[in-house]
Amino acid sequence: MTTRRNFLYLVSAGTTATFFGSATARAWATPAVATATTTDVFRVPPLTYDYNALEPHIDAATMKFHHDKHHAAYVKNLNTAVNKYPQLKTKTVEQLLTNLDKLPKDIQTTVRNNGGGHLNHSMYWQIMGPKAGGAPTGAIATAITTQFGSYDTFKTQFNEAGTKLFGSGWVWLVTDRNKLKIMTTPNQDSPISQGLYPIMGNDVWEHAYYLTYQNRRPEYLAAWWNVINWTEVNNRFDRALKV
Ligand code: MN3
Repeated sequence: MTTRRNFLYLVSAGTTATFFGSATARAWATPAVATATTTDVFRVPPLTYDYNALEPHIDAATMKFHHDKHHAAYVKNLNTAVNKYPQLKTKTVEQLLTNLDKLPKDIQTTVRNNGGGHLNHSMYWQIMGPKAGGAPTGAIATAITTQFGSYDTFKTQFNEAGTKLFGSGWVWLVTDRNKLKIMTTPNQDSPISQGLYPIMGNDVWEHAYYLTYQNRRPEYLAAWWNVINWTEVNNRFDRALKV
């Protein structure tokens, strides 16, 4: 719970609150976006490939709505919340999400949902790509085999977790004290709010797959492996181990 005392501390001008200063939060943080006081600091990152680049596995209309409308809405709502407390505008979204209970109470839920939405989707676009998929490569391939026995076993467990998740949310591969773990979160909750680093995650909200797959979430989960950018997953695994 945020006490009145640290609420006042947060909203007052002055030194950076110590609760944003943990080594973990810094290591996870992307570079500060901006320090502007009158403009929105969070932006939707542009897709680095065409809307239709992931077809037939993810259709162009889904990609366009998902990126341009859904992700944009999370960013807009996050900016609106943070703009109420300008001293928070120098924080990264990772810093906000690892310190949710220290935020002013009136924006905690908004930041949890929309900051999570922003961070989760920023990862999602990056870990997918055209001419991707296939068996994992590099260090993550070795770690998956060590932890789960085989890539197929890992995929099966990941897809089962995503299928069983009731309602909207995400299925993740995270590092938990340097071990790999499959987990799910509801809504837009990020694993980093639990101190866990997301290596990769699949969006199982219906908006991610409904136009092509309708209610057939397992088919979307199975097809998704065809667009995984293992190079980027390895980059994230490398960062996770350095946390
Ligand atoms: Mn989504």
